[in-house]
Parts: sequence; structure tokens; C-alpha cells
Amino acid sequence: MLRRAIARGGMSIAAGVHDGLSARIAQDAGFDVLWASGLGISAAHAVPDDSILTMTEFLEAARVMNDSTDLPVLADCDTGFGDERNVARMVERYERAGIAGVCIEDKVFPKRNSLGDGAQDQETIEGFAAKLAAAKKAQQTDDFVVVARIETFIAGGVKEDAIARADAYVAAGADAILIHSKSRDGLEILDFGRSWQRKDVPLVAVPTTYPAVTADDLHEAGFSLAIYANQALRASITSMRESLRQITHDRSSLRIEPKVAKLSEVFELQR
Ligand code: SPV
Ligand code: MG
Repeated sequence: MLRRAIARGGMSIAAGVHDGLSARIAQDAGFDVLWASGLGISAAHAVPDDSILTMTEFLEAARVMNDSTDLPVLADCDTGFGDERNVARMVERYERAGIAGVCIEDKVFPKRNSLGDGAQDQETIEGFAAKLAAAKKAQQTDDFVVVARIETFIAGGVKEDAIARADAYVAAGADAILIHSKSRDGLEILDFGRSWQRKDVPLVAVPTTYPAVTADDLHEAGFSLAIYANQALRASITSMRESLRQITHDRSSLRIEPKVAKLSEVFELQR
């Protein structure tokens, strides 16, 4: 399902989710793929998205999402939790759990969230290609997907470096390329897509900081998956905060009743 969803020619959308409930809400809303967001899962544990949680914790969260829906789960696996040997075990564990694919990014462990301030350390091309090769060697079925995420633009680099990395990562076995950016207009992403020559290798974007660029705009530029990585998380923060503050203010829940989900909706989500 994940391979079909990201195949070039179509355009799928993924929702970043952090637990079983958000996964189900995303499925009901009509998303094609679930992104087991490292930011979302970390935030749900109230810790920074800076390689604080362990692989086991991320895997368990992805497993809950997978078991709660019929959608394929693409797991955000940060830098792969270590070196090539950690990546190999990670792939073995995620694939056995039935997760459709993993995404690893070419930063140095411990990584920092890509959208925060502060310097970003990018892995060498050879070092990251070795991790991808280890991932591909470890997978047992042809279906399992390994996405290589390029952090060149996040680290302040240029398109030529991003393209050189993408070529090397595909040569190492990557099934798709995720090119990340924190630009406000997304132009470097659209430009990367139009420059990408390997029509057989899908491109993935995460339009968080450039929300005016639509999934259709990305498709026109050559992308086949757009990940809405943190909107569910942010919506839930706003809603929980407003409702709970109202209760402490009023010392009653009467005023929020019309604004919050009915218990019947909760039961429906729990099936
Ligand atoms: C995530 O959702 O954890 C991501 C996307 O990796 S970002 O937060 O932009 O790094
Ligand atoms: Mg992440």
C-alpha cells in the first residue's frame, strides 16, 4: 500500500500522528498514509524532538498507530538511532511489527528537530549511504520501504549538494527521497522537484513552513507524497488548552460542552 501510495504519477497525502486516536481521526479524515511523527511522538511524551526517546518508544507508538488503522504507516526514524548496525536492527524490528516503511535523515545522532533554531550537523554522503545500504540489506520483504531524507536545505546548503546526495542515496538503495526545507515560500523544494531526473524514484515533501504550496503544486513539481506532519498535534494543543483553561476559569465545564466532541464520538473512535 505504501509503495502504491508514493508511486510517481499519483499524489498522496500523509498525516503526522502521535497515537492510536490521532491515527484513526486521520484515517477517517481521508488521508492515504500515516506519518509516525518523531516530533509528535516526542511532544506526546512532553520531551524535545532531539533524539531523547529510544527506538523502542518510537516503535511502540508506531505499532499502536498501525494496529489502530488500515493505513500504511511510514515511521519517522530520525537518524536511525545510531550507526549502520543500529539501523539494521531498527529495520528488522519495524518490519516485523508490520510497519510499511521507515524514513531516516542524513543528520548526525543525536539530531535536533529540523524547524528549531540552532545549527544542524549533516552526516557525510558516504556515511549516510552506508546506513541506507544497511537498511536495505536488513529488510526481509520487497514491500518494505526505506525513505532517505535530505537535510541539506535545513543545514543551509545548496541544491547541487542536495541533488548529489539524492543520487548517492538512490545508488545505495533508497526507495524514495524526502527533501526537507524550512523556507517560507517552498521555492527551493519546487525547484528541487523540477530538477530531479530519476522519474522512477518518488519524491516526498513536508510543507510545514510553506503552507501556501498545495499538494497539487507539489505534484506538478514532481512530488508524489506530501506529509502534513504536525497539524493534528498543533490542533489538539490549541483545543485542549482553550477547553481546559475555560474550565479552570469557570470552575465548570458547561461553557465548553457545545465545543468539544460528544462521548458518543469518543466511543465511535474506539469502535
Ligand atoms: C516530524 O514530524 O517529526 C518531522 C518533520 O520529522 S519536522 O518536524 O519538520 O522535522
Ligand atoms: Mg521527525
